[in-house]
Amino acid sequence: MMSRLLLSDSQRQTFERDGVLVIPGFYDLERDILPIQRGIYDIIGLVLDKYRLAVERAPFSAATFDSGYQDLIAANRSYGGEVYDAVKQIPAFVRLVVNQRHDQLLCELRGPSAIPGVAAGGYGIRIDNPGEDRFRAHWHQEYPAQLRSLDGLVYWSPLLVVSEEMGPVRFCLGSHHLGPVAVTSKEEDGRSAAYALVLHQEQKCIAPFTQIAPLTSPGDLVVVDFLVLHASGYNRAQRSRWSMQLRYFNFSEPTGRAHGWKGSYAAGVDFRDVHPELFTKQEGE
Ligand SMILES: O=C(O)CCC(=O)C(=O)O
Ligand SMILES: [Fe+2]
Repeated sequence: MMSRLLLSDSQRQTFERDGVLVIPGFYDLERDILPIQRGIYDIIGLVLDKYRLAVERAPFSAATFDSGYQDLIAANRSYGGEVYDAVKQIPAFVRLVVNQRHDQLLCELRGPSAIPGVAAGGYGIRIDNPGEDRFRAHWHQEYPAQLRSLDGLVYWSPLLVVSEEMGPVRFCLGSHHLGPVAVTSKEEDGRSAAYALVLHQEQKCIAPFTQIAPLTSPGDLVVVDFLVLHASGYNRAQRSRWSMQLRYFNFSEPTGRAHGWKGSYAAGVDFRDVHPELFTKQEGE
């Protein structure tokens, strides 16, 4: 039997209509979020010490968990890469990834036949640095980048108060109703295969939709349909934008079941081998 429902009927209807739903205060700050922020603070400290960077850090608090990080990447950008790879291995974060309420949300949104799966390699902590556009996500649907199943969900949640200047994620409301959209690859300096994918005829594709870019705070959860079009904003603030994303899929969805719930780039698979029909060679805009 399912425990108390997490969503109201109107929240479920909003999600079905828009493909995206903001749930304010979904997580408990003390229990769920603070230990992750503490872990990040400690890891930044270890990397600062390792490179003998004499940086004045604020004492730890929820608001100062990234203290010293801007100095760290100013000294050498690759030190930031060490932090990025490390923080997704903080136990408190991995515990949050498999929080039972994530299974329940998927079941409430996808109905009684849904069987939740955690997308392996599909969870991490983004650090979107000011003025750095190389790792920005272009307009995309999650499905080609993750595969697993067509009707997956991204759970996106910030670790700090996201301001307009930090470039909140943008969403095209209702765009999941398009179904999977063809992508093409765009050669760009320094972008790896997964980051080089762009929508075929991007501007034409996004034009019909109203966009939102919700400003969220720690504890808030943004639930994103695997087929909704979304893109990173541009961080023009002085501070990096820290956010968690984890991805769930549905074992019982036929397309995923047919391809054996394969993963995409993070699993060493080129999605074009699984869905050749979703790749178009030429940009042709
Ligand atoms: O946070 C961002 O900038 C992009 C996030 C995204 O694309 C995702 O969570 O799937
Ligand atoms: Fe995404």
